[in-house]
Amino acid sequence: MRKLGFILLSFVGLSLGLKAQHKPNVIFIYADDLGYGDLSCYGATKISTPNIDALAKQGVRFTNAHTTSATCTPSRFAVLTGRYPWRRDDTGIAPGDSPLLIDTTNTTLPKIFRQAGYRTAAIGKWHLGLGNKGTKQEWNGNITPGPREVGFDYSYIMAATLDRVPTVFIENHHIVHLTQSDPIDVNYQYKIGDEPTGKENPELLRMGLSNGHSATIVNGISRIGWMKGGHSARWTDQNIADTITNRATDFIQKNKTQPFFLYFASGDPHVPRDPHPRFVGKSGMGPRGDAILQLDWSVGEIMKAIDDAGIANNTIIIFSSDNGPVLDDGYADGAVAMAHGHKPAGIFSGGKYSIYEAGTRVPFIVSWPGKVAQGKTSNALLSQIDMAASFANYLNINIAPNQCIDSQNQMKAYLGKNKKGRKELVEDAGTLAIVKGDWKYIVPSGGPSYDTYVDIALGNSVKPQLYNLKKDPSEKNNLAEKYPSKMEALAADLEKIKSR
Ligand code: NG6
Ligand code: CA
Repeated sequence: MRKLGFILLSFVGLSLGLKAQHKPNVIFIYADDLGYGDLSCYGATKISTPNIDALAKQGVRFTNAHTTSATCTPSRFAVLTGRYPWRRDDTGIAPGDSPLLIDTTNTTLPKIFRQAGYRTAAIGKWHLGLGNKGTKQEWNGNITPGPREVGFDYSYIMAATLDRVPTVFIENHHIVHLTQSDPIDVNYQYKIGDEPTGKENPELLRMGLSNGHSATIVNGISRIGWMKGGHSARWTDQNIADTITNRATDFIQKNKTQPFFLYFASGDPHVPRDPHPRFVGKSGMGPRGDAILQLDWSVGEIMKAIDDAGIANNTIIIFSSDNGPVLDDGYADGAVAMAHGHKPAGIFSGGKYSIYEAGTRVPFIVSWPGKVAQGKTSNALLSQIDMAASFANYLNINIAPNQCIDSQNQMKAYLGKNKKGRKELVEDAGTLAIVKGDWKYIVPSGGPSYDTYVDIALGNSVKPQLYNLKKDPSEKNNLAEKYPSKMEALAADLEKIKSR
């Protein structure tokens, strides 16, 4: 009897052990402000992105995949929590001193992986706040709560965006290379310290300004927000991609013998675009194009790292972007003048900040050698918000009914095995829109219809808008008056989702 028990136990142990070994690693590569039309595998002809193209060639390339929102913070909130960000009113673009926006008691994507025995890491852009609400951030001490408290075992992050202070890396709970003799401070209300600002000393700028970004100058680039001290900790913009990519490949190397989840958030091609000199001038499209080449390089390094570690066949790589594209986002970096006819949004209208398709329809590639069909294209309706429920289901992790409430199990669609994907999804750029089948309804809004600073159609209108995305993907033909009942049905669907 005892012997039988032992045999049974070892059998169970063996199968569990094997199972753990076979759980695929998952790497989510998140670009910043990369548009649907910015990659050669998505039809760009003025720029070539060979590494991302290679990823698409070994995986499935999606043509109808979406972020939840047309800006960064809300899209990332949705990926990590499986909850639509517009259910709360504090998930807009976060300042660099924002408190953590994710409730640490919530189920999150990294917690799901952790529960399944994965080691988890967040490397790169965070932009979801740090610290507790109502208390001043302890920049010189223990910075918490943050990525570690929402499910990441390791983190190496930029707090917000490249154009916001503090311009430092934070590893786990501490700013990297900070010295006690030169404490750092950050303020978003008023100027602190006596360092030059873009407003007062434009002659010191290496990159001109077109809108905002006129506070503290770091590396000849003025930022949003004021900062003093922490000089030894400040990043060099041209080395950011190298630094975070090295951290990512390091993490892969160190964890190759166990399942891991890596959330790798590049800062490219978000402003300020100051890529490493080896990319400068290489795209012929100015700093924005060069930053896209840098992003492509990062992807290539990550692919190489999993090859070198011998785990390529057991690693799912998902590549996407957090919102649509923008050329001039506040710095006079020549992105508009040097676009040379490049269409960052492809055939879609709008861009970053817009409720039109280009706001949320982004490149989305899933690669898993041997498991997903190679070089296929899918037009399944896909959302990044579904990663939580999809991986939970795949890994047999239960999610409580009040958690990740907007996340659906779409694993089959992610793997290219279900051609339809979601029935519907909600897009968010201030106002909301619902996409269902071929149709899209945009809720009337008094917001501006155009943003002249960024030169992007925002899509707001006091009139309801209804588009047939199949016949009219560029949303030129408002059919609301022609098909009022269609529109009302979609409006009712949206209300149902909102009241969930
Ligand atoms: C805007 C900034 C823009 C960018 C954006 C956030 C100005 C004039 N514009 O307010 O440069 O930082 O916020 O981008 O300051 S996101 O991709 O992180 O959402
Ligand atoms: Ca972004």
